[in-house]
Formats: sequence, C-alpha cells, structure tokens
Amino acid sequence: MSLITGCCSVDSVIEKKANALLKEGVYVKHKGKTTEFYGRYGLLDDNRRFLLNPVAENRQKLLCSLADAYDKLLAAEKRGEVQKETVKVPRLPAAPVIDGNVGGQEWEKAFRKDGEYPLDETVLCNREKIRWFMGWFKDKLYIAVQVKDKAVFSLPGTCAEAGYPPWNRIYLADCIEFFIRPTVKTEHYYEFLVNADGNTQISDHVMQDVGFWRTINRLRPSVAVGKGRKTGDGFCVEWEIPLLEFVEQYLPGKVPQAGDTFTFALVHIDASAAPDRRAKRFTMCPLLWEGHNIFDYTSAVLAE
Ligand SMILES: [Ca+2]
Repeated sequence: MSLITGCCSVDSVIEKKANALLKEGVYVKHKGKTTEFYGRYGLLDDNRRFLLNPVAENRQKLLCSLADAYDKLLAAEKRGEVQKETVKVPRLPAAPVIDGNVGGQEWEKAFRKDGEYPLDETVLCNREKIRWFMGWFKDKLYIAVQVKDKAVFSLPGTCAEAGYPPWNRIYLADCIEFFIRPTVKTEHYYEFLVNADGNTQISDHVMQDVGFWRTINRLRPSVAVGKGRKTGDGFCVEWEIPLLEFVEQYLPGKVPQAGDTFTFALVHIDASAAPDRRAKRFTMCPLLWEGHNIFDYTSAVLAE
C-alpha cells in the first residue's frame, strides 16, 4: 500500500524511493542488523506528522529524507556487514588526571589506536592525525583523544543556553563525541560531547519502539568530567565517566569488573568552519551513518 499519494511537485523517483522505504516488511528485514537504524525510518514519527499535516513544504522535505534513507539502506546492503572488532579496555594502574593534557605516564597502559574511519567507510585513514585512548580504573571509564588540526573551531553552546540556539552547538564544530550503550538488552544510550575549549554536554537518549531516537534529557546531570584544551598543533580531550551511572548494568551492589561489556561509538567531528553543518565525521571503528546508530556500535570489554 502506498502511503504517499496525490502530489506532483516532487520528483517521481524520490517518491518511488520513499514509498519503497515505507513498505511493510522493510523494517522487519533490517531488524537485528546494523541497518536497523534506517530500517526504522519508515516507521518514523515524522511520517505520522506528515500524514496529519501534509502541507507541501513538509511533504517534500519528508519525501526527500525518506528517499535519502532508502538510498543509504541500499548502499549499506551493498557494502555488507562490517566485521566488528571488540576493544579490550585495559585496567589502568592509576586514574589519569582529567585536565585535557594527555601526557606523561597516565595513558601508557591504555588501549591506543592511531587513525580514524570516515563514516560509512572501512578503510583506516589519518593515522598521523588522531590517537584514541581507552582505559578503566576502579569504577570509572577513561577516554582520551589527541587530534592534529591546523584550525580548531569550538562552539560553546549547550542546551543549558536560553533557546538552545541551533547555530551555537558543540557538535557543529570540532569536537569528540562518545556514545555508550551500556547493555544491548535495552535501547537506552548516552552521549558525551567535549571540545577543545572544554565545553561539554551529556545527553540521554532512547530508541523508540517505532522510529528514530528520542532524547530523554538533553543536559543529563552527571558526575562525569570532561576536559579539553588546544595544543600547538591541534587539541586534546579527556573524559572520566563513572560506569555506576549506567544503572541498567550496575544495579546496587554491583561494581565494574573485568569481563564487563558494553557497546560504544567514538566520533571525531572535523569542521572547516564554525558552525559547520557539513563538518566531516570520523570514528575510531567503522560506523554506519552516525553516532546515534546504536545497532552498529563497537563492542568493548573491560580487561585486566
Ligand atoms: Ca591528563
């Protein structure tokens, strides 16, 4: 059954693709795969909004986004499933000092990786440009990133700002985004943003049963500490994230220990201007589409 009918202002190819995505069965076909993210797009809230309010402007915008999602699904199917890696996160001998200064011995025993993947790609690049670190100590997860960048742009805006102006958001300029989905039993996940000026934002999201994600709390109260600073040739960031905040996994009385697992995505947003809606996005491990695609996250295991 076609859900979209009766308009001739939109290119028929776009309409055909949009309808293909909305067909029953598309979501089912992609459920449980990394393509589930866009497989759900056909069930998205926007569709219901459109059906309730099919003004021409909304209609065209929705059709284009549905067609875009359909193209992405086809491209991902062509690419095939990516061989997922599991990152062993070493136990650190001591807690790093979270000051945006990634130096000395503090990250010596951490997991380390040089280079990054453009979104949707599986070939590592920029080996000289970026270095990622991960480790844990006691009940905290630690993350650091060193980036070489000749022009660092930062935006300070968080949703704590009045009106949360869309031109002033951290993620529209250079920054590092960490996403963690503590347990695959729930579709609840968290987002940590930090930039070179040390601006941070921690958000709380959940995938909806029908459609895309919903943000539960744009500015989640947290005792996580994130710092960043500009360096002579780029910037560095550090995070200290208390794993006990992730209540689904760490119920009262349970503490993080070797063998615990979670899934995550680490994203580098590389802007050439600020604000920059065309900023390029890269990841520590291959990732389809974007950091909210919780179905394509990398696995991590806390190791000794
Ligand atoms: Ca430090």
